[in-house]
Amino acid sequence: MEYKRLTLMYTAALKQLETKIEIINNEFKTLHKYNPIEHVSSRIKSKQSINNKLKKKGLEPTYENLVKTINDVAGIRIICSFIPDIYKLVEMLENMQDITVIKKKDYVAKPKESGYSSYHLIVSVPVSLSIGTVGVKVEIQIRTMAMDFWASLEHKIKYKYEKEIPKGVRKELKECAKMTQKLDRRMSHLGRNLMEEEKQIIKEITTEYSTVYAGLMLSDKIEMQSI
Ligand code: 0O2
Repeated sequence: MEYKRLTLMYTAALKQLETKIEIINNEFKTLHKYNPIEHVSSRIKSKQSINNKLKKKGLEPTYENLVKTINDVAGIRIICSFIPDIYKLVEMLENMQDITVIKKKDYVAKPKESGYSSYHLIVSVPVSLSIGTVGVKVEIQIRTMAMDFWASLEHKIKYKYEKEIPKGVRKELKECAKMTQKLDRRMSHLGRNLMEEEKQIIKEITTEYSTVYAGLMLSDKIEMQSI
């Protein structure tokens, strides 16, 4: 399996999705007083990491096994301010016409045994290649800054223990996760006024928008008629 060739379509899918998210982000930055997105990052899984994951699943490192069983070769991480922002973004992504949601995992409502919290979406993004259009899987992880803080440090700590994390460390990490969940809830509670204000602004803008869009659709029709 040639890694370079393999990553070509995953890189293309990432680019497509990143652009879509950038447009949403710019729209919020320009039109709204409040932006739910703090920052966005993306990555392509390393060859070693892909092979390790396949090995863990008891599978041979073949192209077929990879495409069928590994959902996160291409990954995008969106960091939000408050918990409700996560669900707002999930809704926006689900409503996108040309991407298909394959799988949803709400580790925000139900954190993992480790304490890990985040919202995962596996989506299929259409990528046009010379041979035709293919649907490429991308994993989107949406989380708050507090969730990201915990996950990043836990990942670092876990990495130190090659085989298994000692029970005591695991317990402490779980307690820290509970603390970050509590902090997130308190901050989201404090941020609710900000979000209420945003809802009102969105309502006003939607009315303004509908008029603009109606105008655009009308001009499309006129152009089509004149062709
Ligand atoms: P890396 O290095 O981040 O890429 P699936 O086949 O999708 O059903 P999978 O892939 O096990 O099953 O999905 P899962 O459990 O939803 O998690 C996928 C990714 O979420 C992980 O990718 C991590 O990025 C993150 N994650 C899940 N659990 C934890 C956790 O306990 N701690 C931290 N820090 N991150 C977690 P990878 O491939 O494990 O790692």
